[in-house]
Amino acid sequence: MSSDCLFCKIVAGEIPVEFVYESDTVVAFRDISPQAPTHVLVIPRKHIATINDIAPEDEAVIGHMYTAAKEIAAAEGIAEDGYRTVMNCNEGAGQSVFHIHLHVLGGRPMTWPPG
Ligand code: DGP
Repeated sequence: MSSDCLFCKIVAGEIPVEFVYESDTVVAFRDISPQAPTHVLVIPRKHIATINDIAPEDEAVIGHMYTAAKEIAAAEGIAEDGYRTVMNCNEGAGQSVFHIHLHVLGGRPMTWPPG
């Protein structure tokens, strides 16, 4: 845990958030500023600041973030129409919280390329 990390505080229950999914290594909750009708963030319980900080021993939890995303998409009813998963890395890509998180966005048509 990083004591000054917002998402570590959410994992620790210091900031009350309703989890839409949780397991031993991952939790998920709705984005405070949703960019689509469904906008969920899947995060590891372990503090990993950016994609650049992912270590070989994190590979299982990174994979689990996607199986969680798949289950969340099914539960949200967006799996068949389609949804987007995004993980921004560093400021230039729009990362604002430095604890990795997989955005799960759906419920509206998506355009490409992203902005
Ligand atoms: P990114 O820009 O990729 O680092 O995404 C960070 C997201 O985190 C952003 O979409 C807004 C969301 N967010 C920031 N603070 C909070 C919070 O306190 N609660 C929740 N639920 N979401 C937050």
